[in-house]
Amino acid sequence: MAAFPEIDKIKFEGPDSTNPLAFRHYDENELVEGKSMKDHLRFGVAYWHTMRGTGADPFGPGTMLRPWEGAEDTVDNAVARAKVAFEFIEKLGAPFYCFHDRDVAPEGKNLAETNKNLDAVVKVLKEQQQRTGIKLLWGTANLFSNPRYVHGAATSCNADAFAHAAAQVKKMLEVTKELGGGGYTFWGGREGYQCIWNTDMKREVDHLAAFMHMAVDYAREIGFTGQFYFEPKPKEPTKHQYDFDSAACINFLRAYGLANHVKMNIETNHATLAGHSVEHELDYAGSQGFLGSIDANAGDLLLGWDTDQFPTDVYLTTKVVLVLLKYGGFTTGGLNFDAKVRRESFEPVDLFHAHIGGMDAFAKGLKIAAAIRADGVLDGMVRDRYSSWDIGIGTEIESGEHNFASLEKYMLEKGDVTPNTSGRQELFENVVNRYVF
Ligand code: XUL
Ligand code: CO
Repeated sequence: MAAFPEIDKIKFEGPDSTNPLAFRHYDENELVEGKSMKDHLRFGVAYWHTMRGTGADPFGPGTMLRPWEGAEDTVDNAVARAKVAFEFIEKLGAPFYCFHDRDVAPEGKNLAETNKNLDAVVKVLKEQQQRTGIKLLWGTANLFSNPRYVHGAATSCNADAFAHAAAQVKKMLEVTKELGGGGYTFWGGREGYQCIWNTDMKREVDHLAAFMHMAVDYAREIGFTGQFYFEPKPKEPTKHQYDFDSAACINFLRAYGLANHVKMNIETNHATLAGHSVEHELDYAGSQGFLGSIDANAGDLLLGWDTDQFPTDVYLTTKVVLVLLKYGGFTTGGLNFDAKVRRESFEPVDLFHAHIGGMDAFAKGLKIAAAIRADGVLDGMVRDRYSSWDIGIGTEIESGEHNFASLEKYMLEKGDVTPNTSGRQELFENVVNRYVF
């Protein structure tokens, strides 16, 4: 029985459409810079928010109306839910999905039973993937909800928690491989600390690195060739997360010999929690060769926590796509909507409105970004700003021909710096607006 009987496959109807269940900009076959929108944007649905989000907050329980949900958290319900998930993703027309082990199947009374539960649902996920052609963008393990991870997982003071987390990731690597997943994501749920007095930071960070090495080794052993991702978040649930931002994560990966195995999965709302913009995080990762995938969402700058809203701001999506295209677009990664409908938006149809809005905002952002790139005006203005590096002393410095002594000699002869030109920030902003409206 269909969970969304009144909803047909969402179609592209063009910018003038007022149909709330149609795309106005996302035409999956439209070519932009010679590639289809579908292949550029590689949208994914996050199983945890879309299928498991209840709307609970610290002040009250869940509000979501999900008529397909059974009363208890059983494998039978999990199987029924998996079918609903694929009905939703297929009607939406997203090519990918992502999940944590615990999103799709309930825990059993011990690890063996938990793994058996997971296997039973994975069998159905595989059938549904084959039926629909929908693919797994990445898999991951929930190493933060169960009370055994109260002190963290790989960074726990309790070695048994580390061992249990290792067993979970081992299993999820097998599952991700079985489902043909394109990647595996590490997000350090509670890999951080609340109180420096009770924390051995060096030991915890060393353990995190050892854990990631074990994952890389095991992937090699079983022939899982997907891309590993590391997802930065500066705080929440812990006060200090070790995976703070792109720069901290990349430093960690390089310091511990993981740089060749792991790229970044950048999330908009995590960037803003770190005091950055998402384009900063993407550009930093991209410029260092670590841009892997994106968790697309939006925060609320008036609220200090991870609100995980659907992205509808075209400036935001334009900036994200501009950076993405600058670094050559996705290879294994994609735009996973790590976003949830508001507690007040409790009807099933709201899930469609939310994803359609996000997909349209990115499609429009892609078109704007492509127009900016095609004209080359913005790029040209940036290049002009750095033009002193393309001639004379600038070229010589960049090609390594100088040192402090030779530069002192150059400046003693010249006397002072040639007057600078204006940064023209306002003009840059106006130029961007030419493409937005
Ligand atoms: C939490 C978060 C996670 C990761 C996957 O803030 O973003 O859902 O994306 O564990
Ligand atoms: Co995320």
